Amino acid sequence: MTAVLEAAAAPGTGRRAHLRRAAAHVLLGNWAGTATVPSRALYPHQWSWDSAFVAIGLRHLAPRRAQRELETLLGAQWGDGRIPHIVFNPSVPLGAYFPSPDFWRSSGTDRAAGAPSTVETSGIVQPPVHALAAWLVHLADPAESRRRGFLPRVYPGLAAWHRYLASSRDLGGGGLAAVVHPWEPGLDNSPSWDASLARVEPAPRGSFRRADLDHGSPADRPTDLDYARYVRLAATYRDHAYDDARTPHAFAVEDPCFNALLIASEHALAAIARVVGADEEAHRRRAAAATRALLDRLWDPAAGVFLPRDLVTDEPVAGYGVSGLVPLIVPGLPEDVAAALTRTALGPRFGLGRVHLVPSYDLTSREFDGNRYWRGPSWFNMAWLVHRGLVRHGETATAGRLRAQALDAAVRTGFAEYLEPYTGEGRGVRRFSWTAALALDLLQSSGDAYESSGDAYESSGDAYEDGAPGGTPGNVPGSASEGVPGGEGPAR
Ligand code: 2M8
Repeated sequence: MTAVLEAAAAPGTGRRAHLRRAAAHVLLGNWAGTATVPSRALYPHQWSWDSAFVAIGLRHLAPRRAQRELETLLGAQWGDGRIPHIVFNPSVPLGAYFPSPDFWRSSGTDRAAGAPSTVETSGIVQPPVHALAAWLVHLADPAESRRRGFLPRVYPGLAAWHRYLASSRDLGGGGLAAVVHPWEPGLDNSPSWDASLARVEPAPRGSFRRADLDHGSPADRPTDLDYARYVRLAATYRDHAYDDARTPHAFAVEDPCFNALLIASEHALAAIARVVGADEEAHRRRAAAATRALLDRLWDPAAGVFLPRDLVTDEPVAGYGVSGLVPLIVPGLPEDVAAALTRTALGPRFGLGRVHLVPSYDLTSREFDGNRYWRGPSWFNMAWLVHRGLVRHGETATAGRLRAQALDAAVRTGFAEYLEPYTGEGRGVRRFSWTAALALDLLQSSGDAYESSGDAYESSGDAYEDGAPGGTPGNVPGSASEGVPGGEGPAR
């Protein structure tokens, strides 16, 4: 397995080979034995949605390792079905990341939620990209997947994860999953959470020590006040044994990106169910119901974007966050909604095509900050999702340009965590895993206008297979076959 990655990292010629090699180096370097860390310094454990994105890229280099990435994560799943947002590596010193296992105390909870006793985890969750990732990983090498029984192995855990989100997390009772901490949607300090977070009593100064500032610039990271509120919310959840019904949630939001990923993953689960002989239709019905709920509860036709819903006030959260564009990936989204979302992406608020990638927040708003984490910078996972949505809706030229930009930026910045949208300069850490993985996936994707854009990634003449015996085009599908989670193709 490692040999395959090392082969991909071996010398080759041309831009494609260079990108592939450099990305493989990042993923090799961040592999910690059973899973990939997002970044050696800043995030030295396994993160939930990072691992899903990593698997989506890794499948092109080492399908078996991509399977393992997801299996390791599922190995830390709780009895109630939740997949924790962090799985801690016991060999990493406690002080390397905050909040550490002694804060979450997962294995010491009263076990009502069924936290595992053999591994330490956090108690919150992250967006459910996992079933989509599992399906894409399967498609990369169906023979190897069958040989290892990959889908039968992961299906029960993925189905339990979705059941947890559909039941315990339907806090609004409207058929969508709620997030109960700003770390859960993964867009930690987005201005979209400001008003909801402002109601949270901050934890006392000096009651915790941030480790992130040892590695990141304070100007690029959330503020101390944000952190004090994050700590309070997590501690309250912990002190209620992570029981969703009992916890007095001061923060409870229905997030468009989180729910769009749940729907896309539900479609993927239907495709997986068909392969393993489970009830495919039940998943399709749930996906259809959640799509209706997403449209009923979060779509704002006047704004042309999906808005989060604050469940404490039962009001939509005004403003343009990139999360509101992500439902473009939802199979079967009405075409007028997709067209409006595309217009919003191309308009002044996100400036698609005129700035670098897709900013995480409205360029025209007072809250926009091009350097600070999720308050404006462009992130590669959001670009990957928007790209996927644009391809789905036939916006191939726009998708192709976004893809070319993302590939260039990934290499140019040394796989930066995020970018300043106007200058395109890298921000945050470098050698960031999902940047490398999703660049690999974009490199491999086809069926968009990228080929005709004259970009040197296609015209350099170097074969994709250069130095990469593990990833032949024959076992790596293009985006057409990846559309299967939408129900357009046969399960293999
Ligand atoms: C960031 O979040 C963590 C907390 O989970 C942090 O700031 O320490 C976010 O960008 C999140 O989306 C990501 O999964 C995580 C690890 O890359 O880092």
